[in-house]
Amino acid sequence: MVDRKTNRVITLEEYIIQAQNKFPGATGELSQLLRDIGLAAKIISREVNKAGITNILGEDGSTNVHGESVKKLDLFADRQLISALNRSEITCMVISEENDGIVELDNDGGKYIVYLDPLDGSSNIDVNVSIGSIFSIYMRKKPGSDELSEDDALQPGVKQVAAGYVLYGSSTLMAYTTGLGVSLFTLDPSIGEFILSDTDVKIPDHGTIYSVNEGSYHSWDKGLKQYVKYCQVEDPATKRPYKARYIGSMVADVHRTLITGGIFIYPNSSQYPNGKLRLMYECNPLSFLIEQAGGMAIDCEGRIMEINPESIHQRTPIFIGSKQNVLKVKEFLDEYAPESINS
Ligand code: AHM
Ligand code: MG
Repeated sequence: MVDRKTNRVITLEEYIIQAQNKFPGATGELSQLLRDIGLAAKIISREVNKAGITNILGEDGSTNVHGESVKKLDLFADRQLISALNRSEITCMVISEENDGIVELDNDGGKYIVYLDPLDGSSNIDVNVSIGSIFSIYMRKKPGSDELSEDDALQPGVKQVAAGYVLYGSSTLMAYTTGLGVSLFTLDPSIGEFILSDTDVKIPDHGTIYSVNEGSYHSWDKGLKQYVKYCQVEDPATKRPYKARYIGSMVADVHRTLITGGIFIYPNSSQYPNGKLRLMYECNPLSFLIEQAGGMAIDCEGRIMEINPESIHQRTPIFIGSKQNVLKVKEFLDEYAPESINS
């Protein structure tokens, strides 16, 4: 996107500063934090792109807090993001998928708390399929108090002050929101800068793609089974049958949903009674972005961002995307709720 006044492109750094200048009282700390994440994202992107060459691919032999094997790039991304956030001393703690408890940073008086999924979709790393980093930013509940604890970080998604993701795909892009719409930036590798590519992105109200791991069909509740059948039935009036698309990287699947509309689902099932995806660093940030774009995100009952978290790594089912698609799946979930195999 080109600045109409100057007729030149706008970098992420410039855009963040311009946005900050619209708020005369702003301290600039949140802007700095977003710039820190942007810097780490560039370093991670470089490493993701040359992963095959440098033999960084593959598992490092350890498991993370969820018992999943950790790939080397997960650890690299985790370290880069945490050290970028540590540098400007604005953030007091980080909670990351790769770390069991809270990670206290050097400035324990910092007023921000950042949740991270440093490299989401890591099972796709070895096969060159898109992966992403997700971040979610909160103000600390009790600024200035001596002890940092998980309780400071346990806040519902509606309290997020900013959230975003970086998608390492055919190009690397960053999407973020501070609650004033969604902005998109594309990394130009030749100059090493994220360039503004779109502002105030809106998700279509209705989409024709459904995205869910259908291999797990037999472990789903009846309502979801019936909804997926509904997606497959021909009805020109509602543009059905819908197309099925599933990458297996939430960032990539949700990004496609943001741009083309439709729905992404990771449900509860007999295998995952509370769903698989993590509330605080996967579902809340992506819900914030999709809501800011005019879409919806729910668990089986209500809005994802209104869930009061009980633990930093808790999981939730998620149904996220275009308003009409999410409302339709909710109708099915409600109708068959009494027959749910997991209730
Ligand atoms: P990860 O954080 O370990 O990479 O797992 C999360 C990923 C999501 O990106 C994706 O939507 C989901 O796991 C895919 O799971 P499944 O293979 O069960 O469909
Ligand atoms: Mg993840």
